[in-house]
Amino acid sequence: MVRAFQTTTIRVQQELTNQLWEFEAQKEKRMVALPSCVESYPGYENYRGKAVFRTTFRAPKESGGTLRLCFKGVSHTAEVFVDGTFVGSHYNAYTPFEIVLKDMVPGSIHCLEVAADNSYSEKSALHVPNDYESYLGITRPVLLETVADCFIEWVHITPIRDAFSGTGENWSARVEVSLKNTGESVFSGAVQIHFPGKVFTIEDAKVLSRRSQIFCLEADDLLVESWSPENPCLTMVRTILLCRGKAIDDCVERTGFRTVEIKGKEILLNGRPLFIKGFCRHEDHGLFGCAIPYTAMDYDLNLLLDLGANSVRTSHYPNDELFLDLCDEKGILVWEENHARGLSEEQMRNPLFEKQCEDCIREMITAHYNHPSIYIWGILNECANHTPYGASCYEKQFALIKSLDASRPRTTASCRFKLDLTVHTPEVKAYNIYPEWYHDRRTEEFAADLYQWLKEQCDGEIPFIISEIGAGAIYGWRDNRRTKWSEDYQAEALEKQIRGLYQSECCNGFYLWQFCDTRVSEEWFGPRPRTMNNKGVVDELRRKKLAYDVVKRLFSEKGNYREG
Ligand code: ADA
Repeated sequence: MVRAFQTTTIRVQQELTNQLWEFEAQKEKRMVALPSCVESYPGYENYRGKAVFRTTFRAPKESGGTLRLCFKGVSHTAEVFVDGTFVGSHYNAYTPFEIVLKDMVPGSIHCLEVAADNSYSEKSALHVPNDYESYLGITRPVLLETVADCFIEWVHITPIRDAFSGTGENWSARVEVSLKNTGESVFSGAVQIHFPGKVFTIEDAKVLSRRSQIFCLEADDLLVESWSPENPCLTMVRTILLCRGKAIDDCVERTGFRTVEIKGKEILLNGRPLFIKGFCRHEDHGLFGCAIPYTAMDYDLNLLLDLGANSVRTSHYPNDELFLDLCDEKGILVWEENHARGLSEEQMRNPLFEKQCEDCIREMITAHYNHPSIYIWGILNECANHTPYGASCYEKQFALIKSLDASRPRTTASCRFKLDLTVHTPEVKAYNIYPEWYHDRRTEEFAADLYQWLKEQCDGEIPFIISEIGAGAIYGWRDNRRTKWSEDYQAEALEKQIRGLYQSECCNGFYLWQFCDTRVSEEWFGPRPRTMNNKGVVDELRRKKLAYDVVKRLFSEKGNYREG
């Protein structure tokens, strides 16, 4: 399953990951179901290195010769070959990429080969030994679709809330459509954008040969309902590309009408001040690694709703779009972040660091722009924002985000506290603080002191999120002494942390570290029993620890908004 809804009625689509593929590594071959992680194949539990995945596909007979191969995620480096010829490559497990194939005879059969690699080397600035696993494999779906020579590359819809009319909320939208012309001659046609009950047209759309071109329009007076966590009402928008009056391509997007604004101290969703009760979540599962099936994603989100959470932080990389589709549907707010965790200045000086981060940000925002659940973009968790060089990298990435999407606020989860040199830039300040675990300062004092400093730096009240608090517990280990790593200690620590934040009243919400226990890369040195990060309120198989009910009780004391 690629998306939670049908994205086209004109293209012929085939999900290539709906069949067994040949897997080859270490001179051994076997047939495997995809998407999956190599680490879930018996005998490969600790494998690091290369593997090849092979399948065949038939060019649909409806095709005019141009096909689009869309990879939602290959971990972490992919080289793609069709009939033995190299057709493209991609770095980063967590963002999608596409390859356009030309002159494919309708009905012809082809061999598709993907060489994947999860090695750590100087060619990989972001996948490094770390406090999470960089798995190997085709870990998200692969889609094959027919496209016209000129096709719709993406459509971005930005909701605009018009003045309150007295009869309810009035919405308009700014729509951007990118067309890609893979043909040899100039494309000339028209674009229609269908909102419920209303059509808007861009006449005279011209795209030069082998170029992409962006077209914009304002769609006003829309007949749509607002999206919110309480009423996650979604709107389908169909964009049709016409050539000489004939529809040659279409792209169905699904979005939700809501605004996110920063005003003084508040993060306003549709004008109401949010209070975040969230969890940080790695895409990780004891059985499936990072290739989490749709039903298991849904299982996670149902647990989060049961806990009373209203938000997920996709620590520390962009997530599978299906997961975001589910968040849109269930009204769960998302902090989505680019891929990076805990990189030192030396690691940030890797010559590939800036490009790999930029690619990740561009691919993330281009693909995920229309998800109403995403209310904020984050970058560079716990990297070196306390050094001038590190801070300059942050500034460039913050500027890039703003140039790609000015409609959402930006943030970063920092652990440098008063040494943070980037404090003035992001609209929302966020810090990972960990009282009761890595130090003994009381939560309420720590948070209040940090907020006082932030107010001085920023000349007044500002949105402030605690992006990580938490404590470790080994599932099933109960201890009368309530020592660290026992479920008893974790439950008490989380209660003190959450109560402390409720009391200090200075933050706009918080994220617990973390939803589930997650695997740590073996090469990473960390004081991590089981080579796992054990701070989940459920373990890697989603078994509840004592802390689960404690968090649930505490979350039930607060709503989705800061009242008063
Ligand atoms: C950091 C980091 C997380 C995780 C956590 C921990 O704050 O952002 O990825 O490593 O600490 O468990 O210590």
